[in-house]
Amino acid sequence: MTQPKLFTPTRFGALALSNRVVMAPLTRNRARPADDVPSVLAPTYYAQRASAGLIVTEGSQIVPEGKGYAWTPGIYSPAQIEGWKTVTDAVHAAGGQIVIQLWHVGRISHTSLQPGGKAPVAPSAIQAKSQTFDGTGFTPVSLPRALEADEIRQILADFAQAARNARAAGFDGVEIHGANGYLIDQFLRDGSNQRTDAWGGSIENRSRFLFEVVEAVAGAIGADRTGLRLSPLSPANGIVDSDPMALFRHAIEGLNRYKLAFLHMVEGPTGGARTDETDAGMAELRAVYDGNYIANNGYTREMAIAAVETGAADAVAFGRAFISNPDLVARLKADAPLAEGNRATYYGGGAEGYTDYPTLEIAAA
Ligand code: 8OZ
Repeated sequence: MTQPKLFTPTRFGALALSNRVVMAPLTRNRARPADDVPSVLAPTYYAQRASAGLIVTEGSQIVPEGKGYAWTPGIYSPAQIEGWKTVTDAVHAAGGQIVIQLWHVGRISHTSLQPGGKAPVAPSAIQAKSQTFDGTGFTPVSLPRALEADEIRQILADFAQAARNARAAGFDGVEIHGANGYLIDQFLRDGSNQRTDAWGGSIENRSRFLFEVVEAVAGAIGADRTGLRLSPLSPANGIVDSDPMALFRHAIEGLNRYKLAFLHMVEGPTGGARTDETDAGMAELRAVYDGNYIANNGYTREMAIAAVETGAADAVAFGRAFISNPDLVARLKADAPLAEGNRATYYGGGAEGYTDYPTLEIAAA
């Protein structure tokens, strides 16, 4: 039998994937507390997973204000760039490709995580019905302050600079985090964006920030090294919109003109069960996109093989399975059993539950 297309190489713009199994971005909260430099264990963690066709790193704040949780890494300081260089070197030495996820959380933050203890920033001063982890426990997110126009323009420049930093750190490209109720998603949706200027109101206006971020990043490092993640039908982080189908039909249609390396879709509720209703909506939105498409969310081996075989997806991203199975690609190829992860060590801590999951070979020995 010939091998399923899932395990065959492909090209997404400038990215050369050895297979179509992607490691999804996973927040692990292990960065150095003093300066948000990636953990000294991060090179090992990511290199262990380098057999993925493409690794997307954990979300990494593009500026200090873009941070929303304790111990997430940044990509704005020289020390952070140096730290990430050890990660990209390790992954490349192991034969992998890696892009960094560029993250601005917007209102999903707490004053205790913000420079000077100030309010987080957002399209509008509307508090999210969501919580964050501040290093001691879970706490409701803070009431944000609405961004001024010149601050929005500065964030676009910050995205571009973060993309240049990523290239300086040796990344093959970037994924813009447009999903899960963070800043870009907050601009898109009318539940969090009630601006009356060019960035608010109509679907066209609410999509403006997304397109401007894409243009800024693609302009800085090339569209062929720029990917984007969206979650149109996810309620993650209390995000609300009156007509998400119309909104994302417009957004995705508009994205076609940029010829990005890939669009990475969280299909349905983030991390949640798949439903027929969201599946139908996703199929419609997927059909609007004419570039490389990475599908994500609740895929089994069989679903992933079928999705790539039929062309429903060009690649499939796995999140939690990659935490506990560093050799996920080999296991999927062999149809071997997958190890279960320990949720207690997902967020924060050290090597336990991070770099100590064995490969199938090591587990058998
Ligand atoms: C889990 C915990 C904290 C953040 C996302 C970046 O949902 C996240 C995240 C996930 O996109």
